[in-house]
Amino acid sequence: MKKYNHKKIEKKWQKYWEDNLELSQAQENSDKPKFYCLDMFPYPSGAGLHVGHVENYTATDIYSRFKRMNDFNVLHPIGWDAFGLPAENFAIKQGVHPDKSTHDNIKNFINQIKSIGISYDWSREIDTSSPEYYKWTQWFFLFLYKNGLAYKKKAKANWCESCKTVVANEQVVDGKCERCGGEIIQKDLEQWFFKITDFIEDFKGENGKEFSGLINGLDKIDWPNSTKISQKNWIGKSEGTIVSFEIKISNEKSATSLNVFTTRVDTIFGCTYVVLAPESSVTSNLKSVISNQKEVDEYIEATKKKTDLERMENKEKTGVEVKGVKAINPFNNEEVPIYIADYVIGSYGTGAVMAVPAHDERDFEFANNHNLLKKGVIIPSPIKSGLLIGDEIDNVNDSYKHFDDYANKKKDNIRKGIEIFVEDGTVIDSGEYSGLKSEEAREKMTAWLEKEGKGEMKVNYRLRDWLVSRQRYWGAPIPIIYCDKCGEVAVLEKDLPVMLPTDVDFKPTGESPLAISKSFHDVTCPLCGEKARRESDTMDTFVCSSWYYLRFADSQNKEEFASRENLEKWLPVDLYMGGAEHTVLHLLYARFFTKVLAKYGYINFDEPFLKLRHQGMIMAEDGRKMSKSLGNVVNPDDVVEGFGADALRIYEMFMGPIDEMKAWSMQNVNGPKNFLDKVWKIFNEKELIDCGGDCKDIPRELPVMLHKTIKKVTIDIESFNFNTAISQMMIFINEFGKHDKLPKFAMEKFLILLAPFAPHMAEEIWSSFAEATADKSDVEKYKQSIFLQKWPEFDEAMTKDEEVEMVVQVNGKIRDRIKINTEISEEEAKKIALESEKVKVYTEGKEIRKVIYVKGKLISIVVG
Ligand code: ANZ
Ligand code: ZN
Repeated sequence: MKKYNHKKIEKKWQKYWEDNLELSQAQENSDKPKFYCLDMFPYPSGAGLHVGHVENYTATDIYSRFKRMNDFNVLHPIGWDAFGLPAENFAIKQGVHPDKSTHDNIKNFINQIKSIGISYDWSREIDTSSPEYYKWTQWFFLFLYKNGLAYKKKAKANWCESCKTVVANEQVVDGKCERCGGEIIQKDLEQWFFKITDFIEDFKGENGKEFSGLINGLDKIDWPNSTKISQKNWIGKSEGTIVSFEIKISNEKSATSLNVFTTRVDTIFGCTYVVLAPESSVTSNLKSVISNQKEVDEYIEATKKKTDLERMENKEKTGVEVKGVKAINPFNNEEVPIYIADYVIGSYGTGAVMAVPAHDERDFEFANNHNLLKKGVIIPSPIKSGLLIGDEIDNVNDSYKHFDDYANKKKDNIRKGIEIFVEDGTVIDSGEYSGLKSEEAREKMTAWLEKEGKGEMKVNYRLRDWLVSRQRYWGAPIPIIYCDKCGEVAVLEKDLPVMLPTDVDFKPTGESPLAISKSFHDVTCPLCGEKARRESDTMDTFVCSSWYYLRFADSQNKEEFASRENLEKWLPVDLYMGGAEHTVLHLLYARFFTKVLAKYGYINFDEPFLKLRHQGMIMAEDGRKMSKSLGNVVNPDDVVEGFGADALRIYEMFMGPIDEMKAWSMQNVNGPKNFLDKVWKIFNEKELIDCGGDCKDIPRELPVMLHKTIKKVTIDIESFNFNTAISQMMIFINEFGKHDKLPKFAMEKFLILLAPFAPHMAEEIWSSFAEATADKSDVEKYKQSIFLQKWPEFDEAMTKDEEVEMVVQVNGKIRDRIKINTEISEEEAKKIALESEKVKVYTEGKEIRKVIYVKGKLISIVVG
């Protein structure tokens, strides 16, 4: 038998697939139903493909091949998320131009992907850093701009004083710049934003059609629940009330007021102070009347160093009182002090809160630190006399007296602010609202505020508009021109793309690198023809990846980002797969772009990815995360070299459930390798009997095993249970391996099942049938790729074991094996066993003391 040489054979079939592109390309004209199967396109890093990529790409490759064999017209494309900060930093470190390093990396990725036999449609490959692509990224910017969905405004950004540049949140470590260790402050800068907040709720398209917004759209799609929850949390919808507090200056009521946002207006009688965010405009408006202005200014200055995240985590709860002014609670006209504290975030709600230390953790801490009053106004609602919601009562039959005492003590503690109670309950000490449940109190109080013109119901979202400006080089230039006469002017569509200059010193100097390039910067105004300057910021790379899945429908189109016809043909994406980490924002932004296009009638769907799956993280052998610095990274190239691509593919699919975390084991790659060797051996050594599917004299268990296997593998691929599909194929091979003569039709069908998992070996064995077949008409079939075969069907009736082997023991020794029908009775089974000639030899003339039957498996006879 010839040995399976994976290196030679895998290369051979990879070449064959490149010569026969119809096997992997989507068909433009086809009667077959379409299936769009997409992988999250990679950022082509210098480290090359890692085993997590392989996990993702193998799973969708199996699925795509499976769908093609089930007569779908499959679109399975790939491209490169090539722009961005990691690429730029990599290039800076290596001292090469990012354009060069990125394209070297892409070449490497392509070779690696081809070496594991992924059947991508390479004719649609895209690269977000190519002008053919970013021309359309810029087109999208203008499209949003023209519809009022891209705008410029001043916004706070992390500013490094020594690098003189904006840095991303992830680059701020303990308030210092990750790059130079310099102080980071929050600085107001002019930045571009996309109005994603317009699409949170459902909306109407221009043609009147109703579409789902970013929240409700989640209910229509098949995504992992945890991912949907992350999306919802990121959006952070919260329903509450805006309450207006009048401000009293010295001893006079002033005309000014401040608004707070609260989700717990039912606690307002317990408000003992009000807190403003340091960036609140209220304090600057009160400048002349604050008696401790210097202290206030110093505090505000000090908080500028912190990011919002640090502030929200703020353990100390620092702050200062704004002296000389008071706030007046509209419900009871009580005067409370006003504080500035950075645990209140300027950009959320109104940037001001009514503090209720008896019912809110943060306020509780702050009040403790600053010796402020606490007043409890909500107590746990009674369930029965003395029984309180939330209390754990072990013995309800105990005397109620005990509980009454307990409840009264608790009430008293809350009232005095000794004990904090954050839940909804019953309102006390709140005038006419006393006795109401929290929920009712909120409704009534809000209604009263609305009637008095002192407040209103308000829905608040944590989601902010998307800041897309980056003062970086390696990105798509923002297509805007500034003219002294005409102001902000959009680049004309015919002038796109605004080319990214290549002769730029991209190393960080503090200024946006494009601002320094004269050739880029100087331009004439498209409106008046006067000298003008270009916007020198580039776009966040998330903009590039927000629409790439649309481009695959029509990647060569020079007139449009994709034709309407092609968008209709291919979208939405039927199956999308990628890691769960870091994808909250990408998924949100992509959904936003889709919704904008739906609104303006470019497409008629409002969710881009109908089904989403994540692959689980693959850890290193030592159980830790794979990382270069730990030296525990597995390079898929080494596995391909040593074991073959098919073994790598099967190993990764066999490691465990696709979406779970798993640890690598080089030792365990031998399992799949041995399995494949066994497959190879069976096909090469056993006699295959050609009986055209109607083999009379083969044991029934073989066709039963075949149909069971077809059924299991089919269902398991469909449901993404690749590991159990592989187990079933292993069981098949073990069973068939016991026999010397094997029905060829069954072995052929098995090979088709194996093909999506081990495409190289399957093609090799399939093609070898061409020589071994006498029948001319069959030769043609075997000369074609196995991937042109139809996926086998199973016969449900044939998947039931009708006959099983019953073992017969006499005094503990196996004396016979008899085929029986699983459904026969115990009586019958015993009778059959005792009548066996082989058994009789040992029982005749002896007394039968006991006969034990294990259903469908065993008869144990004890004689004496
Ligand atoms: C009074 C109160 C009493 C509150 C109570 C809570 C409990 P979500 O659900 O996240 O929207 N808040 C409002 N604006 C804030 C800001 N800019 N920075 C920090 N905190 C802010 O949270 C809404 C609650 O968070 C609001 O309700 C407010 O505190 C606080 F027993 O008002 B609450
Ligand atoms: Zn002009």
